[in-house]
Amino acid sequence: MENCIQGPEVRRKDINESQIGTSECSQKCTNTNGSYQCGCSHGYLLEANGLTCTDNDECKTGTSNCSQKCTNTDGSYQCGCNQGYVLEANGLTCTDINECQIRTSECPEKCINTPGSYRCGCNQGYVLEAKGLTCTDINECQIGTSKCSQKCINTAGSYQCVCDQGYVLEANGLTCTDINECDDALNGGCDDSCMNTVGSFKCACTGNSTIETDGFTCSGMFIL
Ligand SMILES: [Ca+2]
Ligand SMILES: [Ca+2]
Ligand SMILES: [Ca+2]
Repeated sequence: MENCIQGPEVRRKDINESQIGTSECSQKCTNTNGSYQCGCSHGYLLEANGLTCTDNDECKTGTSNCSQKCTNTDGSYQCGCNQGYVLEANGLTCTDINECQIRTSECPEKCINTPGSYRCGCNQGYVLEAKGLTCTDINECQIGTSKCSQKCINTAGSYQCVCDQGYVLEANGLTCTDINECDDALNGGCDDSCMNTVGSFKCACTGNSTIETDGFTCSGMFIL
Protein backbone atom coordinates (compact mmCIF):
# COMPACT_ATOMS: atom_id res chain seq x y z
CA MET A 1 0.00 0.00 0.00
CA GLU A 2 1.24 3.42 -0.92
CA ASN A 3 1.04 6.09 1.69
CA CYS A 4 -0.50 9.48 1.22
CA ILE A 5 -0.66 12.14 3.89
CA GLN A 6 -3.94 12.52 5.57
CA GLY A 7 -6.08 15.54 6.26
CA PRO A 8 -7.17 18.75 4.56
CA GLU A 9 -4.79 20.95 6.56
CA VAL A 10 -1.80 19.92 4.46
CA ARG A 11 -3.43 20.14 1.12
CA ARG A 12 -2.52 23.80 0.59
CA LYS A 13 1.15 22.99 0.67
CA ASP A 14 0.95 20.33 -1.96
CA ILE A 15 3.08 17.97 0.01
CA ASN A 16 3.67 14.69 -1.70
CA GLU A 17 1.31 12.82 0.54
CA SER A 18 2.22 9.53 -1.00
CA GLN A 19 5.75 9.81 0.35
CA ILE A 20 5.50 11.32 3.78
CA GLY A 21 2.43 10.08 5.49
CA THR A 22 -0.48 7.78 5.63
CA SER A 23 -3.71 8.36 3.89
CA GLU A 24 -7.06 6.82 4.46
CA CYS A 25 -6.88 5.11 1.09
CA SER A 26 -7.48 1.44 1.56
CA GLN A 27 -5.36 0.54 -1.48
CA LYS A 28 -3.65 2.92 -3.89
CA CYS A 29 -2.93 6.56 -3.43
CA THR A 30 -1.95 9.18 -6.02
CA ASN A 31 -0.87 12.72 -5.16
CA THR A 32 -2.69 15.52 -6.86
CA ASN A 33 -2.08 19.25 -6.68
CA GLY A 34 -2.74 20.01 -2.99
CA SER A 35 -4.38 16.71 -2.24
CA TYR A 36 -4.45 13.04 -3.14
CA GLN A 37 -6.75 10.52 -4.75
CA CYS A 38 -7.39 6.96 -3.76
CA GLY A 39 -7.36 4.23 -6.31
CA CYS A 40 -8.05 0.56 -6.32
CA SER A 41 -6.26 -2.49 -7.61
CA HIS A 42 -7.71 -4.43 -10.51
CA GLY A 43 -10.79 -6.27 -9.38
CA TYR A 44 -11.77 -3.72 -6.76
CA LEU A 45 -14.07 -0.74 -6.91
CA LEU A 46 -13.71 2.54 -5.03
CA GLU A 47 -16.61 3.14 -2.70
CA ALA A 48 -18.59 6.40 -2.61
CA ASN A 49 -16.43 7.68 0.26
CA GLY A 50 -13.52 7.87 -2.17
CA LEU A 51 -11.27 5.91 0.17
CA THR A 52 -12.29 2.32 0.54
CA CYS A 53 -11.83 -0.34 -2.08
CA THR A 54 -14.29 -3.18 -2.19
CA ASP A 55 -14.15 -6.31 -4.28
CA ASN A 56 -15.95 -5.98 -7.58
CA ASP A 57 -18.49 -8.80 -7.76
CA GLU A 58 -17.91 -9.41 -11.46
CA CYS A 59 -20.60 -12.08 -11.48
CA LYS A 60 -23.22 -9.56 -10.39
CA THR A 61 -21.96 -6.52 -12.23
CA GLY A 62 -21.85 -8.44 -15.49
CA THR A 63 -18.17 -7.78 -16.13
CA SER A 64 -17.05 -11.38 -15.82
CA ASN A 65 -17.03 -12.61 -19.46
CA CYS A 66 -17.79 -16.13 -18.18
CA SER A 67 -19.71 -18.05 -20.81
CA GLN A 68 -21.58 -20.13 -18.20
CA LYS A 69 -21.03 -20.16 -14.43
CA CYS A 70 -19.33 -17.44 -12.43
CA THR A 71 -17.97 -17.56 -8.88
CA ASN A 72 -16.90 -14.32 -7.30
CA THR A 73 -13.57 -14.20 -5.44
CA ASP A 74 -11.87 -11.41 -3.54
CA GLY A 75 -10.19 -9.29 -6.20
CA SER A 76 -11.18 -11.53 -9.06
CA TYR A 77 -13.63 -14.24 -10.16
CA GLN A 78 -13.60 -17.75 -11.54
CA CYS A 79 -15.59 -19.20 -14.40
CA GLY A 80 -17.14 -22.63 -14.29
CA CYS A 81 -19.06 -24.81 -16.67
CA ASN A 82 -22.30 -26.73 -16.64
CA GLN A 83 -22.21 -30.51 -16.77
CA GLY A 84 -21.16 -31.80 -20.17
CA TYR A 85 -18.96 -28.79 -20.87
CA VAL A 86 -15.27 -28.16 -20.29
CA LEU A 87 -13.56 -24.86 -19.54
CA GLU A 88 -11.22 -23.65 -22.26
CA ALA A 89 -7.65 -22.56 -21.57
CA ASN A 90 -8.78 -18.92 -21.58
CA GLY A 91 -10.63 -19.63 -18.34
CA LEU A 92 -13.79 -18.08 -19.69
CA THR A 93 -15.37 -20.12 -22.42
CA CYS A 94 -17.16 -23.43 -21.95
CA THR A 95 -17.12 -25.90 -24.80
CA ASP A 96 -19.37 -28.90 -25.25
CA ILE A 97 -17.71 -32.22 -24.53
CA ASN A 98 -18.17 -34.54 -27.50
CA GLU A 99 -18.82 -37.73 -25.56
CA CYS A 100 -19.14 -39.68 -28.80
CA GLN A 101 -15.67 -38.72 -29.90
CA ILE A 102 -13.90 -39.33 -26.60
CA ARG A 103 -15.84 -42.57 -26.16
CA THR A 104 -17.12 -41.94 -22.67
CA SER A 105 -20.62 -42.77 -23.85
CA GLU A 106 -22.00 -46.24 -23.34
CA CYS A 107 -24.12 -46.32 -26.43
CA PRO A 108 -24.58 -49.80 -27.88
CA GLU A 109 -24.81 -48.71 -31.50
CA LYS A 110 -24.93 -45.04 -32.39
CA CYS A 111 -23.91 -42.01 -30.37
CA ILE A 112 -25.33 -38.58 -31.11
CA ASN A 113 -23.55 -35.65 -29.51
CA THR A 114 -25.76 -32.84 -28.22
CA PRO A 115 -24.86 -29.51 -26.59
CA GLY A 116 -24.03 -30.41 -22.98
CA SER A 117 -24.84 -34.05 -23.37
CA TYR A 118 -25.28 -36.92 -25.84
CA ARG A 119 -27.87 -39.49 -26.67
CA CYS A 120 -27.73 -43.01 -27.97
CA GLY A 121 -29.32 -44.21 -31.14
CA CYS A 122 -29.83 -47.55 -32.81
CA ASN A 123 -29.35 -48.82 -36.30
CA GLN A 124 -32.39 -49.01 -38.53
CA GLY A 125 -34.80 -51.70 -37.44
CA TYR A 126 -33.78 -51.49 -33.80
CA VAL A 127 -35.20 -49.51 -30.92
CA LEU A 128 -33.41 -48.21 -27.85
CA GLU A 129 -34.53 -49.78 -24.59
CA ALA A 130 -35.72 -47.56 -21.76
CA LYS A 131 -32.33 -47.56 -20.03
CA GLY A 132 -30.74 -46.38 -23.23
CA LEU A 133 -28.06 -49.02 -23.24
CA THR A 134 -29.52 -51.78 -25.37
CA CYS A 135 -30.84 -51.82 -28.90
CA THR A 136 -33.60 -54.32 -29.50
CA ASP A 137 -34.98 -55.55 -32.79
CA ILE A 138 -38.31 -54.03 -33.78
CA ASN A 139 -40.87 -56.72 -34.50
CA GLU A 140 -42.41 -55.04 -37.50
CA CYS A 141 -44.85 -57.92 -38.01
CA GLN A 142 -46.20 -57.55 -34.50
CA ILE A 143 -46.51 -53.79 -34.34
CA GLY A 144 -47.96 -53.60 -37.83
CA THR A 145 -45.39 -51.39 -39.50
CA SER A 146 -44.51 -54.00 -42.08
CA LYS A 147 -45.93 -53.45 -45.53
CA CYS A 148 -46.33 -57.09 -46.40
CA SER A 149 -49.46 -57.77 -48.43
CA GLN A 150 -49.63 -61.30 -46.98
CA LYS A 151 -47.40 -63.01 -44.45
CA CYS A 152 -44.66 -61.35 -42.41
CA ILE A 153 -41.62 -62.97 -40.80
CA ASN A 154 -39.67 -60.90 -38.32
CA THR A 155 -35.87 -60.88 -38.69
CA ALA A 156 -33.10 -59.24 -36.68
CA GLY A 157 -33.05 -55.64 -37.82
CA SER A 158 -35.71 -56.09 -40.46
CA TYR A 159 -38.53 -58.37 -41.65
CA GLN A 160 -39.38 -60.49 -44.66
CA CYS A 161 -42.61 -60.83 -46.55
CA VAL A 162 -43.76 -64.23 -47.71
CA CYS A 163 -46.69 -65.22 -49.84
CA ASP A 164 -49.40 -67.83 -49.56
CA GLN A 165 -49.35 -70.75 -51.95
CA GLY A 166 -50.37 -69.69 -55.45
CA TYR A 167 -48.83 -66.24 -55.11
CA VAL A 168 -45.40 -64.90 -55.92
CA LEU A 169 -43.53 -62.09 -54.17
CA GLU A 170 -42.97 -59.07 -56.36
CA ALA A 171 -39.56 -57.44 -56.77
CA ASN A 172 -40.47 -54.84 -54.15
CA GLY A 173 -40.36 -57.64 -51.57
CA LEU A 174 -43.76 -56.67 -50.22
CA THR A 175 -46.56 -57.44 -52.61
CA CYS A 176 -47.88 -60.89 -53.40
CA THR A 177 -49.32 -61.42 -56.86
CA ASP A 178 -51.39 -64.32 -58.08
CA ILE A 179 -49.48 -66.86 -60.11
CA ASN A 180 -51.16 -67.73 -63.40
CA GLU A 181 -50.55 -71.44 -63.26
CA CYS A 182 -52.15 -71.92 -66.66
CA ASP A 183 -49.58 -69.68 -68.26
CA ASP A 184 -46.80 -72.25 -68.25
CA ALA A 185 -45.79 -74.76 -70.91
CA LEU A 186 -47.51 -77.57 -69.04
CA ASN A 187 -50.90 -75.82 -69.07
CA GLY A 188 -50.90 -76.01 -65.28
CA GLY A 189 -50.80 -79.78 -65.55
CA CYS A 190 -54.37 -79.83 -66.82
CA ASP A 191 -55.36 -82.42 -69.41
CA ASP A 192 -57.67 -80.02 -71.15
CA SER A 193 -58.58 -76.49 -70.22
CA CYS A 194 -56.92 -74.54 -67.44
CA MET A 195 -58.65 -71.67 -65.61
CA ASN A 196 -56.64 -69.36 -63.50
CA THR A 197 -58.19 -68.19 -60.21
CA VAL A 198 -56.88 -65.77 -57.62
CA GLY A 199 -54.44 -67.79 -55.56
CA SER A 200 -55.08 -71.01 -57.45
CA PHE A 201 -56.34 -72.51 -60.72
CA LYS A 202 -58.80 -75.08 -61.91
CA CYS A 203 -58.68 -77.68 -64.60
CA ALA A 204 -61.79 -78.26 -66.64
CA CYS A 205 -62.76 -80.77 -69.27
CA THR A 206 -64.56 -80.09 -72.51
CA GLY A 207 -66.97 -82.23 -74.43
CA ASN A 208 -68.23 -85.34 -72.78
CA SER A 209 -65.23 -85.86 -70.64
CA THR A 210 -65.35 -85.16 -66.93
CA ILE A 211 -62.63 -84.21 -64.50
CA GLU A 212 -61.28 -86.99 -62.37
CA THR A 213 -60.70 -86.76 -58.65
CA ASP A 214 -57.08 -85.73 -59.08
CA GLY A 215 -58.37 -82.45 -60.54
CA PHE A 216 -56.18 -82.69 -63.62
CA THR A 217 -57.17 -85.63 -65.65
CA CYS A 218 -60.16 -85.66 -67.98
CA SER A 219 -61.87 -89.02 -68.11
CA GLY A 220 -62.28 -90.63 -71.51
CA MET A 221 -60.37 -87.86 -73.15
CA PHE A 222 -58.05 -90.08 -75.08
CA ILE A 223 -60.26 -93.14 -75.31
CA LEU A 224 -62.11 -92.27 -78.47
CA1 LIG B 1 -14.44 -10.27 -7.43
CA1 LIG C 1 -22.00 -33.38 -25.78
CA1 LIG D 1 -37.31 -56.97 -37.01
